[in-house]
Amino acid sequence: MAEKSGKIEKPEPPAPAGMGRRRFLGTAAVAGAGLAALAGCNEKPAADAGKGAASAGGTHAAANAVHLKPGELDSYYGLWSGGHTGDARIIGIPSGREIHRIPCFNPDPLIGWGITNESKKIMGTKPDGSLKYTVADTHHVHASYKDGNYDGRYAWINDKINSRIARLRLDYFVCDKITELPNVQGFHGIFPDKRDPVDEKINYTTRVFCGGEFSIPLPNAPIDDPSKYRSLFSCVDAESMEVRWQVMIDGNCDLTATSFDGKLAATNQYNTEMGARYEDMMSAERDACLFFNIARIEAAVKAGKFRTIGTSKVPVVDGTAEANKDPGTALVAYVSVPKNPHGVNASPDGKYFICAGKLSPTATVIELSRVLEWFDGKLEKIDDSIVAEVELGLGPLHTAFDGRGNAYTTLFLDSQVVKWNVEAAIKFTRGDKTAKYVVDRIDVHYQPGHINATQSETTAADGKYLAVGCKFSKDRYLPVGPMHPENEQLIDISGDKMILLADHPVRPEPHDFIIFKRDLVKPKQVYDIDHSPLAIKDAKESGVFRQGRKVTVKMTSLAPSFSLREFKVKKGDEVTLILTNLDKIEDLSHGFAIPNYNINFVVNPQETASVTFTADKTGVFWCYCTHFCHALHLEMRSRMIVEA
Ligand code: K7E
Ligand code: CUA
Ligand code: CA
Repeated sequence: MAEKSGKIEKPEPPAPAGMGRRRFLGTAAVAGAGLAALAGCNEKPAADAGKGAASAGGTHAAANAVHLKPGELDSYYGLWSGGHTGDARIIGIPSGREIHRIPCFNPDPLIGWGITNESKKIMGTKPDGSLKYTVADTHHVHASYKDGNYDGRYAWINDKINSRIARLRLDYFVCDKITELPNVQGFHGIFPDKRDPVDEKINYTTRVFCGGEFSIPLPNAPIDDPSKYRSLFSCVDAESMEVRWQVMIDGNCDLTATSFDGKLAATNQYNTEMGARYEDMMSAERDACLFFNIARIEAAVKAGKFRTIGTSKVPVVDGTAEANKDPGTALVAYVSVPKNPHGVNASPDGKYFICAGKLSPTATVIELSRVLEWFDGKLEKIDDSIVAEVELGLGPLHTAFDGRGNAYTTLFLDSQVVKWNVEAAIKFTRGDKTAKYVVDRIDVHYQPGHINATQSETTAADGKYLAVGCKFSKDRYLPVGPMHPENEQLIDISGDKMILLADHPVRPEPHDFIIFKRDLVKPKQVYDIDHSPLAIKDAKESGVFRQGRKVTVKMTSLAPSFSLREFKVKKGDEVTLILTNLDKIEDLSHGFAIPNYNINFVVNPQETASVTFTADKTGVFWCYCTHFCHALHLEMRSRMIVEA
């Protein structure tokens, strides 16, 4: 990071137009001095810190408050991706309180994720029973839709490192399925469809689209020539979680978005050059945003016009530029957008897709109806689907919406959020230079990436709060050594001016998130005991059941005791311990730890979980409850005696 100097210049106020030197960040600039700026090292004035917060309590009375009285509940759920921790996090909005974490891709010893047999089955194991993967990098989390709004069924989250997609159930707030995408590396953008493109009755999510960011040889092989690499855009079935089909494309996939009519999925591309080095990846002045014609792709798959790659049986259709020149048969449309775009978002009115420029200070507005006209042969040039391309400031990344026609785009390099009006931007692009499309700007702290507003990419966008994921927190928190938290900032967008309301530290690094009204989900707080076929419904069924060297220990919990006060197994036994929590009271969870056996997991009310281990150490092992449940919680134990 740049060193803090006493003398700090105010950043020059970005002007909407005539931004001469700001027009493009060229390869030369980036390779030289500009590289530091791209890394987010443009120092912000420390004196500026807290200014927005001060004004929130000062002259501007914030219409939306963040402070909840003790016992008051938040009005929105925030669903945040966890980043390297491989989980999803539930954050109450507007308070910013982290309420829960849902482990998905990485083990979590709190609940025994990656320890219980049930979670290992979801996560995937090697032949020896150990976890196939233990690291992940989640970026994007999006929920299922019905009628253009969230329906509270599912959410999906990506793992960029090991190309996995996880599904979250939004009734129990748990991960219930994980699928590894074949022949994909760097799985990045994810977005569910919002309805079926053809079937009128299917007005809800049945597909999830996944963008493959890194191009590789297909099938993967040690081939040095990057021009031979390609990326895949994948469609996963929302229910079965099986990969339905893939599209091979030129360039790469980055973020993903879907249209409200179900007809198109989009992905932005920053590497149309198909370069292997960053200089190559930014050599062209324009890259692209791709539109996938879902109905045509599925018709092609049905007609058998596909191939398969390697050992995968998933149908792969040809979406390369060369094969998709004829609009009458094209499966994919390539719209050109400025230099290394980042982020593509669908506006809640269903009309536009917005691509942020990243290395160009612009946002590009693409009209959905025109893309469809091109596929119908009614628009001559696909680039005529671009209805606006306006300058916003340096390093535009992601865009959110308020449902009142305004877009909010993060400016990574300027450390700002810019509020701009989409229709005004279109007028401006059409030549009306009096159209003032920039409505407001606000400094954020610092270098923002993702941004989202309450209900943003739904037909119920309500324009109340905006959350901004700042990649650098610098001086905003007590220093805790070299590693800094990220700074999630909350902004009131209910009025004309944005008002900074609060800072919240988060463990790196969430990237994306969504925020939705709390009544859209109906969480269950006690399991249906039949959720598990192994459930032990009566304490009397408890006991030790031996079949040769395989031993099943069946146990129940009911505060403050386990049904087996002690149980005996023999050294070398393969022990499967099944525990059902018979407590029916909300919030009465128990834990089960076995000392020196590296086992701990939780059973929530009426939940069943099991673990399998080899009893390889003789002695007495006090299995104890790890979750404070009762005045006699410390006394809640069971003795495992492993005999020689
Ligand atoms: Cu969504 Cu961080 Cu993966 Cu942008 S990416 S910031
Ligand atoms: Cu049961 Cu603590
Ligand atoms: Ca590029």
